[in-house]
Amino acid sequence: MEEQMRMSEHTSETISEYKARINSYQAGADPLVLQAKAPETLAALLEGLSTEDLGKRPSPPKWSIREIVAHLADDELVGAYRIRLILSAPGTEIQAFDQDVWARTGRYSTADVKESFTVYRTLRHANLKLLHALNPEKWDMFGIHAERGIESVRDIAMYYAGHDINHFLQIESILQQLCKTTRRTGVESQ
Ligand code: NI
Repeated sequence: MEEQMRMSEHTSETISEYKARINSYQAGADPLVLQAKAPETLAALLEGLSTEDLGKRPSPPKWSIREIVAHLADDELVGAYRIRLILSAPGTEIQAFDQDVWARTGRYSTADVKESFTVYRTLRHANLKLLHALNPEKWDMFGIHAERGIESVRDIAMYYAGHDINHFLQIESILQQLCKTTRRTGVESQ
């Protein structure tokens, strides 16, 4: 999630522009189907990359693939908590977090990519299991995000589907710079 916008490649974006862009990626597809496919897509993107490839930043302030995968793992943790929080306390306030601070304190730049990937895939599996079990009434439950306002469980599910794609495109673009084979994922920008 680009909660504070600063690491974003789209630093001129407002919160609402960012939100619209992220949601556009899933383009009407079932967010749960997209979310279920995502770990496999990420695995394909990471296939055969060297330590050097994983650590290469496209430019100094931008994240390397290693950092992006660590971010995806942490973000899945955030989603896991937010969904459960909303279900137990509808209307709850949802704090934003500073992803750059998380990247520093979580030492994303030296994170073990396999571990980050395993955390991401495991939490995604658990979150999807929960989401599939919810009735329509629960999908409508919401919290109030400090920056984005009302966010229902449905909004969050859609958002995460788009958020994956946003970062997969970012990885694709780094792979392109590294002259690695691209279009590993079939992910297409809108
Ligand atoms: Ni993000």
